[in-house]
Amino acid sequence: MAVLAAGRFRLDLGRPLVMGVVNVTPDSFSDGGRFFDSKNAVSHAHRLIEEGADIIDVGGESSRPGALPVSVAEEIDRILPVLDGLKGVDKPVSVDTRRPEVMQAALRAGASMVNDIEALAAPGAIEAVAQSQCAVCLMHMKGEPATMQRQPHYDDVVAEVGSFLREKAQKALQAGIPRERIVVDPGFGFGKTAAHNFELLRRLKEFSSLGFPILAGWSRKSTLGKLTGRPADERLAASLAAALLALQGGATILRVHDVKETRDVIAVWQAYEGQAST
Ligand code: 9MG
Repeated sequence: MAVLAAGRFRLDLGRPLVMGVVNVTPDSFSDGGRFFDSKNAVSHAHRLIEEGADIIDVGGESSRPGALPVSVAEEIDRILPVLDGLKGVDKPVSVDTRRPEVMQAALRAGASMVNDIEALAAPGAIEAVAQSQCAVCLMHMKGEPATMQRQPHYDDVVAEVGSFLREKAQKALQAGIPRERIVVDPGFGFGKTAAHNFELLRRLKEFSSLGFPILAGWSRKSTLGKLTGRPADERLAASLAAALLALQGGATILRVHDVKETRDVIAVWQAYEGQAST
């Protein structure tokens, strides 16, 4: 059985997993800072678990296009009370960060996974993960959140993203992070136009040859806003359509805001595939 090892957790990869998003930021594009207060964030996480989330992803720095970085101290102050509040939960908690200091503080506070939009590029990040037992998501991003949507260019987006992820996964393995702790993610919306995002989605199956579980994050993203003309809080239908297409393309982890509805999509997809529902 293929598993994702994340701290004390072993997640069965024989069925799609849902990663529920909890943004502890005042300026998130998708939920407008509703969970900036740590009590709200903790109760939101509990709600997502009740709705069927397999992993909770807690982030203290916005990565929306144009977002400016926050200090390490501020990022830690935002997420630690939330991680403390989630200590008793029986699901792995992931921390969405690119800073090694934040990773270490989060892992000490009980996080079991690191979701790094920079694929462990910061000095010390790879060591922080290697020295723990946590899982890691290595995501592709071209540029920085502040500037990444300024005319991104690729000759072949699938080939470039694929070789980036292959190289980052190789580095992680060489640093001593076992294969069963690694997830890769093409980084939909991170330094990519709508055309790039759809090319990646259409050819997502090609990433299976990397040999790692694939995480896909389409939930409420601006590409869906451009396509439908709808604001972030009205992109549910578009997000669910993209989630289904990602499942068809071989994604095993869906990073989403709307857990309950995504679970329904998975149930329909599993029935279509002739699999028992989860
Ligand atoms: C933090 N974050 C926002 N979007 C994301 C995505 O698509 N993938 C991952 N891994 N993290 C994301």
